[in-house]
Amino acid sequence: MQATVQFERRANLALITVNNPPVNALSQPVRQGLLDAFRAAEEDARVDAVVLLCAGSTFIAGADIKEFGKPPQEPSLPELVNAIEACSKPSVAVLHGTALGGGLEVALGCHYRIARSDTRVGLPEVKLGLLPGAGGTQRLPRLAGVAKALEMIVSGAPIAAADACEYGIIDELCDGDLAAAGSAFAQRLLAAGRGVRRSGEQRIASVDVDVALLIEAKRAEVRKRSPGLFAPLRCVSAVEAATLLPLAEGLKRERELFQECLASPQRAALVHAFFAERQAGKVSGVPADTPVREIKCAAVIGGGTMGVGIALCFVNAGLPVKLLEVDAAALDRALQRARDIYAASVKRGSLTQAAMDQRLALLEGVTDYAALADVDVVVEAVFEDMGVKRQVFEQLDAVCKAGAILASNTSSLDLNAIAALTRRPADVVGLHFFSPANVMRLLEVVRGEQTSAEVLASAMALGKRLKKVAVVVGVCDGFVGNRMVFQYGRESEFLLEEGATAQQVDAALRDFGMAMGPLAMRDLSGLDIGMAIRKRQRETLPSEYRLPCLLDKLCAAGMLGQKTGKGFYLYPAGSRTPQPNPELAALLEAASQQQGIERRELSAAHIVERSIFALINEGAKILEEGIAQRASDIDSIYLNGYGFPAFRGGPMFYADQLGLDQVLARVREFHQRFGAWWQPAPLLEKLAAEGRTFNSWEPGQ
Ligand code: 3H9
Repeated sequence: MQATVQFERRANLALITVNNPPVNALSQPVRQGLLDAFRAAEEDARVDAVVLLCAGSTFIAGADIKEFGKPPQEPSLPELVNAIEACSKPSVAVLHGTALGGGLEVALGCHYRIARSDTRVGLPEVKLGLLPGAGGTQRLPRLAGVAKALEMIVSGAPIAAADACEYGIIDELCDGDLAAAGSAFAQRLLAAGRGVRRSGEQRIASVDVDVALLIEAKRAEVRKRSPGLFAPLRCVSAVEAATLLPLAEGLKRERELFQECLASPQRAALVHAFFAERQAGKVSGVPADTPVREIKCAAVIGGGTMGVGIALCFVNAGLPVKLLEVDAAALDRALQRARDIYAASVKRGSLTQAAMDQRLALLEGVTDYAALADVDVVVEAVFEDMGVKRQVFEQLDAVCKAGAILASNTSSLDLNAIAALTRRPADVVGLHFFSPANVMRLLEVVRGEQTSAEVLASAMALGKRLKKVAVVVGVCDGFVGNRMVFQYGRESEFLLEEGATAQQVDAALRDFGMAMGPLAMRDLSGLDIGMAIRKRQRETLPSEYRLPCLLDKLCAAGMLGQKTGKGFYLYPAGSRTPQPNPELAALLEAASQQQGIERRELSAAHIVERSIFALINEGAKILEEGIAQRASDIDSIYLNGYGFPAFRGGPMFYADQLGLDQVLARVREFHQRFGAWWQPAPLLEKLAAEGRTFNSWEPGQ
């Protein structure tokens, strides 16, 4: 028997314990161990019932995701679950932590399930581009009904144990010692003469009167909500099979659909995204045992949209925060902004009034730097001007206690220069939030030349606490995300000057999967931001870097995007939904003329290549310069901060899947046709020549 699964007989019960840290994933030794343990229980005449539980912080969190895409190893998970269900002695799964995916499927194979009340159960496979492939799509509808099963399997969202109890997925909630609770439950079963009860043999609950209609409605919803996604429709088909076929045939159909998903490039991309997010937490030069500073109280300087959003991130994580503004009037406006944001959530029903009051109680407005003497971390979110930053950091340096982390939310200034304004540059770090800061998951953690490992580790831990995807980046203009997005934005302006309409550019990229078109995104952030950068570039860039002129025309006409009701699109009466701007066509014509370009038809494929390859080429430069630690960090940044489609894995993974030689060929062609901006990144050339991928590359190779 394998060490990851322990078998112990206690009186008339077999206790089977999975012990495979960190999340008890069902890797091959665990599957084999479980199969052996259930066989041993079956064969041992002294055993009347089986209790299955897990050591550590969680029940089985699923199949071992690292095994996907590798040659299959016996026993397979479906085989194991079938064997568990077939056992002639009643079995009880005792759940705690998260019983997810294959973990829940193993539990559904057991004849009874009890769970600690803080457990969450779910079938999140769809988020990895898969469907539950070990009977979940057949057994869950039999227990919880088709509607609930569809909802859980298609959304992938886990539910609380109490809800799972209500839906018939769990029999009972328990507390205290898991083995004791499981044993007591099993003894009660035996005393009551209750034997095996196989989920697979149950009939689908009759509450779902018109099952066919339910299935069709879900299909229509999936087509509308997630067009282009491979797995969700197959999830629906697998549940449909449960409603039409006997168990054995339904399981066969589930297997076929699972294999289709497993082979899909979307599955590879989504699994990449899963590991990319976790990999981002590992920072070179910052070992896992680096001490982390305790953070009990925070401060934010500046009560603009960004500052308030950042303050709410702290409050939402239960951390008290002091929000500093220059005077009482500005502070009032900032605190009102915070109240308005929460009030909107209460109105929408996503927050209760009591929770709003509780959170606001953690937010304290101050106007005097002296009030920041005891805070553990300060995030500065003031105007992007070195003079203003100087004033802030000199005051922070004067009042903050030793050991306080001094963070800047700058998106465009040199963090090293900011650190040099203080006498403690090792305590200075960048925390670059994305707007709206209380909503967006991405946090770029900017490592200055002198930022200490301890401060970096603390910033990463803080990011996790704020429920952000924190990614370390180096200092350069725009860091990773904005430096790349500039190339993307510039290219969309060129496309407009060459002949595309705003709607064509945005539709092509939305169809590619971007959450938002690049031009609607620009309107949202305000075109004046791009204009300021453009002015700087006109003064500093060598002449071979041609620049678009369209932005100048829009800004001159007062079309600054959503804030003025007009930009690339029209936003009548404060609406946030882009509508065609009838004045744009004349500006496009004028811009084309000024650039000496004859307008032409551009295909959606061309628009996508110009936009996405511009991201990739810049990403390659960023990687080679060491601004990002690894390609997957760039992917995480784009997936969590820029609406890049997760099913494509991020720009660098997408390039890897296309083949870097293919990407390079197009970049070279664009270089010939469109000039200096398209100078191929040396790393792209090197890896393409070697037949390698960005994600297999490590610095120094
Ligand atoms: C499935 O079950 C398919 C079946 O239906 C059919 C098959 C035939 N495998 O997230 P964390 C690692 S599909 C391997 O930071 P948390 C993770 O990489 C699966 N490794 O912790 C990390 O490693 P490292 C369905 C896994 O406490 C470490 O564990 N299940 C797996 O914030 C800690 O992870 C899922 O999709 C895995 N399944 O969150 C659940 N899971 O330390 C996926 C985690 O080296 N997992 N690791 O970086 C999760 O959602 C979260 O990990 C969980 C814990 C909520 C469990």
